[in-house]
Amino acid sequence: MAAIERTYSMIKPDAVRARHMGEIITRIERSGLVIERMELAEVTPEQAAANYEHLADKPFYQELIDFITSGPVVKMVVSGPSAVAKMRSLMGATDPLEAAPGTIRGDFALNVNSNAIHGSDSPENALREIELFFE
Ligand code: IDP
Ligand code: MG
Repeated sequence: MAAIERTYSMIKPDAVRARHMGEIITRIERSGLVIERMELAEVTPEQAAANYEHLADKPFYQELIDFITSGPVVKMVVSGPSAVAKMRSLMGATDPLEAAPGTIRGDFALNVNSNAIHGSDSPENALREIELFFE
């Protein structure tokens, strides 16, 4: 059995606005992963900047910050065996047009700018993001 780890995930404002949060939460639970903490809240500009620091030089950066702070998100700490990779697999590819049907992005989004869900990309970033969004 793979090691139990934690990841940070966040249902983005587009999916909350479209009333998809229930279905997305159901998919996470149905996979066997455990939602340990969950909160509906708005991302602050400071949290947005820290979360997307690695994209600060991209042309879409400002649009990304405006979008992620545009309305409530569902912040979650998710745990289980290989939780980081398992969440990324449930989420699908970054660009919903490339995300397979059956994945969250494949089924609930059409645009890379508003792609329904965030998930940490490594256990190290998961720890950093959990602290950023919950402490
Ligand atoms: P990830 O969300 O799959 O980890 P990252 O490369 O970390 O992908 O990018 C963070 C977020 O930035 C993406 O989820 C997406 O919303 C946005 N993004 C990434 N690439 C593009 C792009 O080429 N155009 C517009 N937005 C993008
Ligand atoms: Mg990422």
